[in-house]
Amino acid sequence: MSASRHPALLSTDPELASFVAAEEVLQAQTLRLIPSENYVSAAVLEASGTVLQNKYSEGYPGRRYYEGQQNIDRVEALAIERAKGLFGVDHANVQPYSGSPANLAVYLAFAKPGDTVMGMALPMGGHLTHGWGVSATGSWFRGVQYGVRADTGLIDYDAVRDLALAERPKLIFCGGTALPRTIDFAAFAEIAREAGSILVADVAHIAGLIAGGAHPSPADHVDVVSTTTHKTLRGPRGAMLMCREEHGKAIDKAVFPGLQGGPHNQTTAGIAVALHEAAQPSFTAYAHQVVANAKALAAALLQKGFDLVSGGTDNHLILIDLTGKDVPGKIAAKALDRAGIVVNYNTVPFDPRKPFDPSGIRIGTPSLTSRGLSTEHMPLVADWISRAVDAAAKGDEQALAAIRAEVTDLMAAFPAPGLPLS
Ligand code: DSN
Repeated sequence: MSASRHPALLSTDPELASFVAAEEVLQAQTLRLIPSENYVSAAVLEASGTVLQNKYSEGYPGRRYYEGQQNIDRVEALAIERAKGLFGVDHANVQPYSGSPANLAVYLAFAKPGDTVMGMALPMGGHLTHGWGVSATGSWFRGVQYGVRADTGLIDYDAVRDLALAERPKLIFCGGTALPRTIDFAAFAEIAREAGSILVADVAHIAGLIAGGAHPSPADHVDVVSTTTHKTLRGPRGAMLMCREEHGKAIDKAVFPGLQGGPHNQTTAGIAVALHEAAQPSFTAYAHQVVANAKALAAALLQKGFDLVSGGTDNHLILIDLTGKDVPGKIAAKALDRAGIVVNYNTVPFDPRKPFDPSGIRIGTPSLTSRGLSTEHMPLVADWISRAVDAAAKGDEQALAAIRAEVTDLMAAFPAPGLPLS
């Protein structure tokens, strides 16, 4: 139905065009709750699909290894200036291909293989690239990991300090992928100063909240800010590294030529547009609405008897511990998917189950907020989740189909940005 939006694609490769069209329908009809996903605007979508991708541009604006950079330099310089302005940093590199390469560049800039690095353990809510064992960062470096307290689900900053002072890591990462609470960047900064470590804030999940003033900024506290551009920031799939001037050269050298070749110029253009959008008052309202929706959803889930890690949320993300529900995370996630509600299964802190079959599900409000849902809709969303989890326990496919029909109905009234077919 939407293939006519891509007439050349439809004519050249109808099979592929049909997959894209099906994905457009899926994204329009479902309630997407994966907290690291979003809907980009039509403008970001257009910028990301331009002829800029025909160009090789190894190097940086004004110092490239290829000619014909008149326009590419302007695009990248604009993205850099917008990133610096929006996040209040001295230096920005907009070339990392995504979050993991961005973090690898940080290692390359500041550490040597075998050095000790410190981050939050993956099952506690960290990220693979924060020194976790199965990642290159955990095998080329000596990763030591902190977590959250079993009784509160919150980061224990005294334990972080003890570990940092005992290990004196070269790098400390703060931030993660399943942290429902505000990160105290000032507390991390004090610890990093005491331990003599470079402090990296990986704000991939919360970059849009920071840009919109709905989460404190790390800019004045940390050495490097690493972020993807496609989560709450609502840009294309890419990443940025931002830092104080003193680290700018090391970061740039690590990204190129240290780790990457030519930047993806079409992505840089999309990032520039997303940063422009994020600087508007409407984005500030969006970021605050994301948090308000998440708090309202958490409250409604608690009322339904769900156990939430840390008891709720301060940001866009909610981690549901299903241990008490007799339905493990994967079964619940797959049942919710059949009900038109897209989440991901996730470990919870101290999870007795394995990562591929864990106890939790992770949800968030960036996407539904982009579609215009507000706090008044959150009790209904919680009710759908509750009914779907109950249906999963009973194997009641009819109930899941009924929820799916209700979800499709509601989503039709809230057109998805960039997808006129809703
Ligand atoms: N894959 C991202 C997420 O879903 O949080 C982290 O890299």
